[in-house]
Amino acid sequence: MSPTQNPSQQALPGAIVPVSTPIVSASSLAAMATRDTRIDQLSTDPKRIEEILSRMDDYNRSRMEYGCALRELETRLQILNDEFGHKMENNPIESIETRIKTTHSIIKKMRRRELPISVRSMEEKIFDIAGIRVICSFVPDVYSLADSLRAQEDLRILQVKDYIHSPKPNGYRSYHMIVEVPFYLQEHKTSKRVELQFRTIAMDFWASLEHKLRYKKDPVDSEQIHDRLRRCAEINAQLDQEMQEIREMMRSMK
Ligand code: 0O2
Repeated sequence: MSPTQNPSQQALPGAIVPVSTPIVSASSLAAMATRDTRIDQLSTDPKRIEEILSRMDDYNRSRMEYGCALRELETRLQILNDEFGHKMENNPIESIETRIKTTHSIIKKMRRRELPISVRSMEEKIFDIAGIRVICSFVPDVYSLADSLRAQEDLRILQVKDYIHSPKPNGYRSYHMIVEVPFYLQEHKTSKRVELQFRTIAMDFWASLEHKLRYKKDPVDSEQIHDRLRRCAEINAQLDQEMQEIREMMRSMK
């Protein structure tokens, strides 16, 4: 027995003695990692990958910048809301929600898409790290706001998915845009991508409940449930149409 060995650690005859590997702490790995470091090559354990990432300076800086892009875009939307409200009597935006995806969800998405896990690949391949959901009063408000953003020449529109004109087969409706948002930091100008989701109150009602049902612990996959959800989405779309027509009728009566 070596002088440092504890008697309880003595190997029994014939027992397999585990080889103790020195474990490098997550903070030491994080301190050495840069935006190009493949974190999935440092560990295969998702929890440890999450721990390393969340201690990395480059990763935390990147999250801070996504927060800046969200604030910048939210302000632009609020300015449009004020101006539309001034011109049209009604503000088109009911509410705005912003969120930065959790580290856990980012890793889950990157693993699902078999992407190398590094800060650089996250920024280049995952477009919804920063997200803004804009809940509008009426369907035409969605398009007016989207057109106004499109007209802002320093915003780069990278992708548009119009699930209002072409709903998903399950009935999901929303208008999605991926926008590259520029902003100024202390010493330089930079930009980050933000996913924008525009929807009406009715569309948000459906999407929130459908999301809740889909992420239940024991999801039920039944055609009958899918049909009923699709039917609810259609009823909602009719409601949106009806409310829109009432608004137009009231305007024409003035
Ligand atoms: P979370 O938790 O809201 O962030 P992507 O996986 O984003 O690269 P995809 O699916 O083609 O590719 O993107 P899409 O169609 O633009 O949808 C992205 C987001 O829209 C989703 O994000 C949801 O927020 C919302 N969404 C899309 N389809 C549905 C749907 O059928 N039901 C509901 N309730 N929401 C939907 P995440 O990352 O899935 O989730």
